[in-house]
Amino acid sequence: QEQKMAWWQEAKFGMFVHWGPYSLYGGVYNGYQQRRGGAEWIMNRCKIPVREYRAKSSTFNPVHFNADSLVLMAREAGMKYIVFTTKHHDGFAMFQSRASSFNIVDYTPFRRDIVDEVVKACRRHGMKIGFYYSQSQDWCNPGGNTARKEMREGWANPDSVEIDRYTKEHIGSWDCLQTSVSFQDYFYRVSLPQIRELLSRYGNDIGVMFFDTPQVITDRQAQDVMKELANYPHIIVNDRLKRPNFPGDYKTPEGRVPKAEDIEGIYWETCMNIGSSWGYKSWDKNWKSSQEIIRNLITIAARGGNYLLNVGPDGLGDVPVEARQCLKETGEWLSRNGEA
Ligand code: JFZ
Repeated sequence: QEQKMAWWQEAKFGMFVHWGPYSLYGGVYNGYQQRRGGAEWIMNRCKIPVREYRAKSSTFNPVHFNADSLVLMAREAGMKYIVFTTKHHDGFAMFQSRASSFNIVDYTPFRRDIVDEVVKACRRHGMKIGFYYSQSQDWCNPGGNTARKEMREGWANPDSVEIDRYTKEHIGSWDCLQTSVSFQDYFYRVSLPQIRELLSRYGNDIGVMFFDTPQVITDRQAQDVMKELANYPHIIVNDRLKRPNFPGDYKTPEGRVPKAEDIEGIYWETCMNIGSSWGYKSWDKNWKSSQEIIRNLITIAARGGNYLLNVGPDGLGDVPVEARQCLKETGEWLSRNGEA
């Protein structure tokens, strides 16, 4: 383990990218600002029907996207790796997939394989790549998990009484298309095959696999993911595949810098937003200053951790100007005062 963690320990600073069709909404649905959670959750929070979200996704055409500029933006900020959302909870794959046509190449006019472009740009610019993959929640592919716990606890924000009633009766699903297949079938037909696709295409490139929100995934299913990963012993895995029997290689405190005594002697990485949302939120007013970012980076590095700082490109593929400015200033400070 020590050996495979060496580059990651050395790297210290990485870019998280949350990007997908949810970026088209920018945190606004039918004129309403989404009240709770990151803007990448808009489909769930606003109970957007599967058909409607799929239709919107089929217009995803981020013509401003340029993988080289994104990777160079990270490099100029002093970052050494990128963790990119290959599929978030909405179920949309940012790569071509035989397991689900709900992907960037087969479902949109864009037709370019974004994951492929990002990986190749990383190769060109000496940047390590990590893949975020939502292995359990999937709101558009039938059978994918739909955050039942959150629904039961009532902290979603349904727009209508009818939808509310339906979700209560259907353990968290707000659309009959989501319940038409079992999670077991979903997992072996979509989730695991897509993980295999990513590994077989980019196994040598992948530095990190970042799984998220385990929810209903079983030990057996997680075991089957680990079996695939065993073929790529250099890949570092986070701690969110399945709890508690799959601790992974490092811990992922979210949105905060942990106290020194809480993370003694373990590998860890704080992931955090520059703004207030992972996915693009058009009305975000809450941007961190580069000063705050630099202070966090220093504290985190001093405590032996990594800092994964998130940007959310918009529906056209542009990174918000506030985030760009922050990264630019951070990079300038690092090249003046850090060890490059
Ligand atoms: C998850 C996602 O639901 C979210 O959209 C985003 O991708 C984020 C990076 O990860 O949200 C979480 C996951 C874990 C915690 C909190 C939010 N946690 O452990 O406190």
